[in-house]
Amino acid sequence: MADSEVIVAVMGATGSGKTTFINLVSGANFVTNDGLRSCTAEVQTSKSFALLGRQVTLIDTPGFDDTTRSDTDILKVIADYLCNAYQNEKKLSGIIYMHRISDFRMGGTSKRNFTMFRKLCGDDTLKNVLIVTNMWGEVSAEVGSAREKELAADDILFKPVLEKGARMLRHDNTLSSAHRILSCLINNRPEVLQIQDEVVNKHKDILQTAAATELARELEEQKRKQREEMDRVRREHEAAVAAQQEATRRALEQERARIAAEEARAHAEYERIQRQQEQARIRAERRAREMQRRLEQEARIAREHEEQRRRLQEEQQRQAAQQAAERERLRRELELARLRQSEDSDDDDFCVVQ
Ligand SMILES: Nc1nc2c(ncn2[C@@H]2O[C@H](COP(=O)(O)OP(=O)(O)O)[C@@H](O)[C@H]2O)c(=O)[nH]1
Ligand SMILES: [Mg+2]
Repeated sequence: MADSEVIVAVMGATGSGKTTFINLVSGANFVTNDGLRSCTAEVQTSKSFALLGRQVTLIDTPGFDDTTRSDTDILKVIADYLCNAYQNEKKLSGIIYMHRISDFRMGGTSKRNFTMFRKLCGDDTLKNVLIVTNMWGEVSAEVGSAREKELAADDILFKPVLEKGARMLRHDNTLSSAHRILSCLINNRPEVLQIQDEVVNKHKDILQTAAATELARELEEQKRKQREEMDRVRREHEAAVAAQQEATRRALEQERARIAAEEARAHAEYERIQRQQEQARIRAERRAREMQRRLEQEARIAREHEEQRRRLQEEQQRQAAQQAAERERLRRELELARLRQSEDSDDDDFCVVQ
């Protein structure tokens, strides 16, 4: 390796500004991230450029959160590149880890990227590591400084690496800022990264390296969380189904009760009508009997009247006959009396009685 050649790898999450930094300082024209899709799924190397009498080459790496490739694929791509470079006696003078100070908090993706970065580098190369914070224009100076302090003091973030020789620098997206950053690295003694040592010197398969083990652990953890999430969703789903079934059962029960009540009402109405009809029938029968009785009574009275009238008529006829007979008798007696009188006067010519 030529003394003047300096190779610096730039790592960090997708969208942290790696490609922008490399384009700015090297004059490269790599595609930057539009925020929707990551663009650097492969490792790409800038043309070398002169800085402080050295020839600097920057290596752009994809983040471990690519939208098109799995984290294992990304690890293989980066490891292959670094191991090939090492086999070709190209060691890294420095590694830049980019981090957006504008990030509200270090989320799962940022943490995974930083963990993978650590497993790729190992502890021995940390003195060649620069943690570069950018996007300072996106936050107020106070908020940015407070976050910077927090990150530097965080036990699971930057504190352990800073304690082992890494440094933290600000980048304001200007060429002079980029030069200042790189100038901190160009005189470093190139070191072997942990991944290069594992694969090239110790002949490990990439999947047996610390980085791959970490990735597997992360994936296992993710799977566990997903399983828990699935279990939770399943339990919620089952509870919802049970609740729904209970609601349906209750609705059916109410419907059944409503129909039963209607049936009972209809039955009661039917019975009421039957009773009324029966009562009407009894009343009608009673009225018919009463009518019959009255008709019979009237007929009997009529018969009695007829009998009375007949008897009266007979009595009248009998009395008339009796009177006629009496009159006849009296007439005859009178006739007889006249006869007798006339006979008496015949006997006594001179005595006229008038
Ligand atoms: N404000 C600001 N924006 C930046 C800076 N660096 C990168 N960006 C923007 O952040 C986005 C992602 O940048 P990019 O370089 O593609 O990120 P990469 O995925 O890490 O390569 C792009 O829209 C850039 O224009 C910076 O220092 N300041
Ligand atoms: Mg990029």
